[in-house]
Amino acid sequence: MYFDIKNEIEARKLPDLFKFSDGTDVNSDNVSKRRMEMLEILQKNVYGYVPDAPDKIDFYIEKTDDTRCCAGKAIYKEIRITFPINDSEFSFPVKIMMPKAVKKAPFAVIANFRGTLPDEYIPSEELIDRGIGFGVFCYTTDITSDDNDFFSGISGKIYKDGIRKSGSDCGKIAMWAYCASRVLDYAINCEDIDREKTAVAGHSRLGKSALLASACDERFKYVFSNNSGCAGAAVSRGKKGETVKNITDAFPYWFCKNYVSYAENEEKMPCDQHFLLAATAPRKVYVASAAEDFWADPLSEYISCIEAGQFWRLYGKDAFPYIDSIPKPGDIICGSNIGYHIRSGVHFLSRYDWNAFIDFFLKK
Ligand code: GTR
Repeated sequence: MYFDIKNEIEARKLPDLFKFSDGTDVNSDNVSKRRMEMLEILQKNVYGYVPDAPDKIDFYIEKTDDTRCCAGKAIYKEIRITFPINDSEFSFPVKIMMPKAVKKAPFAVIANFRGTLPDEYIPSEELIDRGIGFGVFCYTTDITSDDNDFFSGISGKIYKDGIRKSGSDCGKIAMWAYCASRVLDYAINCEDIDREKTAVAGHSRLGKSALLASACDERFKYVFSNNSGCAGAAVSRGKKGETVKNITDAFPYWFCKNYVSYAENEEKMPCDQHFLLAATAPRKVYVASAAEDFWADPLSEYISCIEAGQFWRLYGKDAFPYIDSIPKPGDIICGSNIGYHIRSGVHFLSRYDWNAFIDFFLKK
């Protein structure tokens, strides 16, 4: 069935990436200023301000096993990352796996629902066989609880009394994103890691966090967001499934308090989620949808790629090579800067998703 995607996009009335807030035009000379403005708008209105990177950071190797991990093909490490924050200190564990066969391996930071390996969302052996190293942490037990408790974990360090005062004080997505960058602090200085092939990856609420992490931290050269939906890859204007109202009713603590004012009021938002994808430009973005993930709304994720994709032109790079219809399950649409796929099935981070991302990640 023919579907006029251009009409659909026009009907969404998305804010223009190519105009600064004061109405002046964005061009290739001032594009990095626009990127900073978009980051500012997203943080102020959606996620809250991500804390500054720490001045110093320590890594302590608690355990190493190079004998039997992935049939002996990988080196496994458990490290502890510790850094000062607000006159105090925060520390969290990360599990690392590196392929022995590669001298300088691509590396993915994975924010995950669990911190142990093996894990149903992480195909360790496939990653290792394709020469990719990774580091994983559990977003709740290692960082901060997935609830309204702002004393828990790093929240209690950021907000000493457990209370967020200003409307733009950061929520938990920003904290998970922040800690993904701390794992990169470790990786970036390792001899066996390829600094030009660094990625941050996550599924669903952690896909939202991954997108924010790469938008803010230019050392991530790739981001992989899987089924991230509302407040992730999917544009909110005209979105089906989960809306700003649904998500702020159920998970207000994921965001800054200002975000609530856009519930059933999306047209007033000075941004939409294509800003989040575009803020990673000129680096690379991969978005994965699932056909039966109606809550996330694959079409709104796809539209976001199309719209954000234009932004790469300002850097003299290719836009997203979209097709003028709704992608069907099994379609993989990869440009050199943005990749997208939609697979059959439900909300899940599957091997199919990983394999498609890995193809994009390893492309020369
Ligand atoms: C849902 C939430 C989504 C998505 C998902 C998940 O309940 O409404 O935005 O993030 O959780 O993280 O699995």
